[in-house]
Amino acid sequence: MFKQEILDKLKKAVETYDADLASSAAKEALEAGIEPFEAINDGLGRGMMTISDLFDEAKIFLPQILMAAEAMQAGLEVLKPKIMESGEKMGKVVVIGTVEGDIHEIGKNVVAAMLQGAGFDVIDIGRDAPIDKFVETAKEVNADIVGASALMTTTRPGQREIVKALKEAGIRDKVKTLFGGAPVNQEWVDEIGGDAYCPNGAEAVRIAKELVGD
Ligand code: B12
Repeated sequence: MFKQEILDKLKKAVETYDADLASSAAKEALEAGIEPFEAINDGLGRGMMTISDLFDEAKIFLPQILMAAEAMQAGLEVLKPKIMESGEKMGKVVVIGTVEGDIHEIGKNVVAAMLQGAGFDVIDIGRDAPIDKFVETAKEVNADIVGASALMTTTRPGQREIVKALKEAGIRDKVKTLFGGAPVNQEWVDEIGGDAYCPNGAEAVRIAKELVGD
């Protein structure tokens, strides 16, 4: 089967809330030698964009988004082992989570898997993670990078709090900060004094490596 057909199938799986199709198409993608990040960005991710647009236009509602998210997760589960496969360990540690008050986790999970696949040690503190937890964990594991996801304008200020709390804990000089999520952009990251903005999982690896000077 042609590559584009498989990518379209992945997209369709999310658009039609079909978790079984997402897993089987993800398997096909791997068998066809498609890179996992391509399957995510150009397949499942495109499906999630359609879902997002339909939600914006009030043509679908939360239950449908949840079903689409489940389909996306099902595809990711199949792709994840392949993403994690390569990884020569770099000896660099990333603490990652979604900020307090925010339960969106798909993007964070994608980024965590990509970084792990690239050889980073990734400590995932989950979604709805308190600011203190980012800082305490960073101290505990001697983190090189703290990465935080925020998907809502209302939770985005959590990223500013993380920068502040790292300063207060006296470790801001040692720890780089990396931020992403739908309402986040370079301007915001500059405003809050963060180190880097990242628009997607593929870029995450390049940017994280740059941050640790690799
Ligand atoms: C799926 C989804 C959900 C699912 C989440 C399921 C899950 N397990 O994660 C469910 C149904 C639970 C959900 C709930 C809600 N949602 Co919602 N949801 C979405 C949706 C459609 C897609 C998000 C997604 O998964 N995208 C796919 C992933 C792969 O992309 P991504 O998250 O952007 O991540 C990529 C990049 O941004 C980047 N990145 C992201 N984070 C990070 C972090 C780092 C460190 C790095 C390096 C990179 C990086 O890399 C990622 C990989 O490529 C978005 C629409 C959108 N435009 O984002 C709305 C959206 C985020 N939700 C929204 C809202 C309002 C809600 C609810 C409040 C709805 C409600 N009324 O209850 C609740 C939130 C409750 C809460 N307290 O958090 C709004 C937010 C609006 C705002 N205020 O800014 C959005 C924008 C929809 C809209 N247009 O209104 N949602």
